[in-house]
Amino acid sequence: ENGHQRVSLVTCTAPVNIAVIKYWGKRDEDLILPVNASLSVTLHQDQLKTTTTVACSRSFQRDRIWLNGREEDISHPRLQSCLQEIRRLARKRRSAGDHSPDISSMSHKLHVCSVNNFPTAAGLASSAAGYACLVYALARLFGVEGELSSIARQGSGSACRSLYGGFVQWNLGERPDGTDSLAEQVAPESSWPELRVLILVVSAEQKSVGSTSGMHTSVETSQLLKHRADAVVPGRMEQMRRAIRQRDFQTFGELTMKDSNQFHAVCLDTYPPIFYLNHVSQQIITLVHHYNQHHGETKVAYTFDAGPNAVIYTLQEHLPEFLQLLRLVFPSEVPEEEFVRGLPVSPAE
Ligand code: 2P0
Repeated sequence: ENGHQRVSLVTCTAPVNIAVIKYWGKRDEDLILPVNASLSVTLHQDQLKTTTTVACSRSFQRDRIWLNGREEDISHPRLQSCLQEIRRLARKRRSAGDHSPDISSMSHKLHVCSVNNFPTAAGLASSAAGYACLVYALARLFGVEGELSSIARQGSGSACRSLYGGFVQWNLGERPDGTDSLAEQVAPESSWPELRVLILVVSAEQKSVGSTSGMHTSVETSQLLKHRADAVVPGRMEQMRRAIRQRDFQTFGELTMKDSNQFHAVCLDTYPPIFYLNHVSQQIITLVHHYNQHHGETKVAYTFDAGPNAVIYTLQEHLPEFLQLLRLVFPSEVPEEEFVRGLPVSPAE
């Protein structure tokens, strides 16, 4: 190439997913295999998302990665698992007689640049969108096709669910090598067009206990976690799938709230206990229950991950009234447009 070193480059985006049946606890920490199945809703591409550019070239000296503009350590074991797995698939795919330069080989180094359009590590599933995006972008760069969720899973468990849109389950799997612990779509987003998600940013600070170490301690110490995995989640997965397919918001909302509460109960049952909810989270929980009781039905449901921020699921028809109520109860907490990010709310909202 006349002395010029070619750079191959791909940019992708991946949205965040918010679980309605929570993943909490691993049975295998290296392969990232969960103790229970989980189910989530993938948000819209144009809302909470990660954008990742991957570039490779012979002229790069070494693999490097930048997250939100800051260089991070590329030797992170989970990052290395993903890179190795993708490069392995790329090698497998190349036919024996292919003499074009192999950009997935170690002679080409990678530069990765990833940015989130929302607070990182504040319990807003940033690692899920991040690893899903990285794995997908690398697969595109190297021309790898097929099942990618098992690779994304090895970056961050919940990342496997962000590879699909709509309603997605992450199967428990049975095999010790994890090859059947994959994500699969339960229903496309278009199957329930009235469903709305609100992200209520209670705090953009980094969480006190990371998910990985938190769930490790829970597996070690919580008996409730064992009960949840064995006796509660299997039934809830079945009920949740049915509720989604029948667009039954009553059941969907109730199960979502109960599962969030049980996850936080497991956190409290962990020793020493883990607290992710704060007093604003609790006010939101109380508000939602008062609102639903007032209407005599479940019109709005909350769920909380490893942080105090609330995610609200509701239907379009209830959204204007509930937003009005939120602004009444939290008039000056945060500027309005910062506070309520409607996803996927119609532009008119
Ligand atoms: C979930 N969370 O299902 C649950 C609910 C947090 C609470 O998945 O160790 O960042 O990287 O596999 O995926 C957060 O856990 O943990 C999470 P690792 P991950 O969304």
